[in-house]
Amino acid sequence: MGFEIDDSLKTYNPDKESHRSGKKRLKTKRSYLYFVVLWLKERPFRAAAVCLGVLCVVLLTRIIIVADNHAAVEQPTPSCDLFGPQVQLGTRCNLSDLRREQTRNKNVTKERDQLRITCTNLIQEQGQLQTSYKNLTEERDKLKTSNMQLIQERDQLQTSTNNLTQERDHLLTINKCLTKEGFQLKTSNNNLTQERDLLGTSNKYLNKEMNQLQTINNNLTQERDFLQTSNKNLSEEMYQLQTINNNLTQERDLLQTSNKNLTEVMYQLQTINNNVTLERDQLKELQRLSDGGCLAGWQPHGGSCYFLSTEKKSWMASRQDCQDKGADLVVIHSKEEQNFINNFCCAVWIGLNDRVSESKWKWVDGSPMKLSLWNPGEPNNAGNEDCAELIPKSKTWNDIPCTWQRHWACKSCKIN
Ligand SMILES: [Ca+2]
Ligand SMILES: [Ca+2]
Repeated sequence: MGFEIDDSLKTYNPDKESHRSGKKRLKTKRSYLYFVVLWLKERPFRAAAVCLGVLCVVLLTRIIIVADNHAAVEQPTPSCDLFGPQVQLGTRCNLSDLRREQTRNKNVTKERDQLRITCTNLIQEQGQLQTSYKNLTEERDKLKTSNMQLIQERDQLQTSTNNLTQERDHLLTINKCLTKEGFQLKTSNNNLTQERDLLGTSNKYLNKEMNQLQTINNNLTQERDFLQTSNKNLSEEMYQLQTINNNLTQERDLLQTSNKNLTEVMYQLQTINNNVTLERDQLKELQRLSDGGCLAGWQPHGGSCYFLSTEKKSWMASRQDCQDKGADLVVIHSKEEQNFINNFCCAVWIGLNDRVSESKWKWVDGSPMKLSLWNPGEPNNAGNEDCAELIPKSKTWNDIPCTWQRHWACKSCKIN
């Protein structure tokens, strides 16, 4: 037989801690009765022994009372002896009292028999209760053992709970750390993703550059091979040139020797040339005399010689050419001289200009302009015109920019 104890009663324990919680339940009447019932369930053998003791005390008390009454009834009363020789009628005892005592005696006898039966039953019940007590004691011991095991398991569970709580706290701490690391890793991941994208873009450019460099490298390799081949050829040529150079050096030495000889010959020839030049000049002078006192290509007129160029130059370049010939640009002081020049084929530079001071025309020999043969409306200085040209068709002068290209006319004195 077992006992079903609810969860609240499972905490009941004879120990002090459980006893304190049991005392708290005794504050109410219901909890008191419940506690008594629980106490009886926990200690049924002790309760049965107490009840049995109380019944035995009550039974013994009753037996003593009945025995006293029976002894009093059975003891012969000298004054009431009906069979003694000394019986006397009219004494103080009578029959009614005797009968009453007999009836009473019968009743007490019956009660005694009943009490004996009851006592026998109680003895039997005592035996049964003792047997039950033994069984309950065994069950109690088993329950105690079970309770101890449960307490040990509870302690183990509490220890396990504490360990698990510590592990949980540790795991929570680790979880927080991992969460922080997760955020950091996310941030790091984002940064790495951006860097990866940048590196990808850079990688594309680098691939392009690498391809270009590979192309350049291939070209350079080809050029290198070509240059190596060329270098070999040049080396061979260099050796050939060194050979040639050696030959040329020998030839140079020979030529230097020959040059010395030739220099001597040259000096001799220069002497001869100078003599020939003198002879040529003498011949030219004879030619001038034959052209009316003017050099070849010059036209004599009056006491002067005139030269007409075949090419065109600026006014300054034309004057320089005249000066190189020992003459200058033509200076006109008479209409007769103007008419002579009008016979030239084309417009020519003359030695008249206002380059020093605008509108103050002067001849190249420094003489002022006495004769004015300007074309009508000229000089107009249209476009900074500082040099004069002679136009044979109109037989007049015109001012034009000095940089323009024209034929020119030189004038020099005759050679006497
Ligand atoms: Ca001018
Ligand atoms: Ca003009």
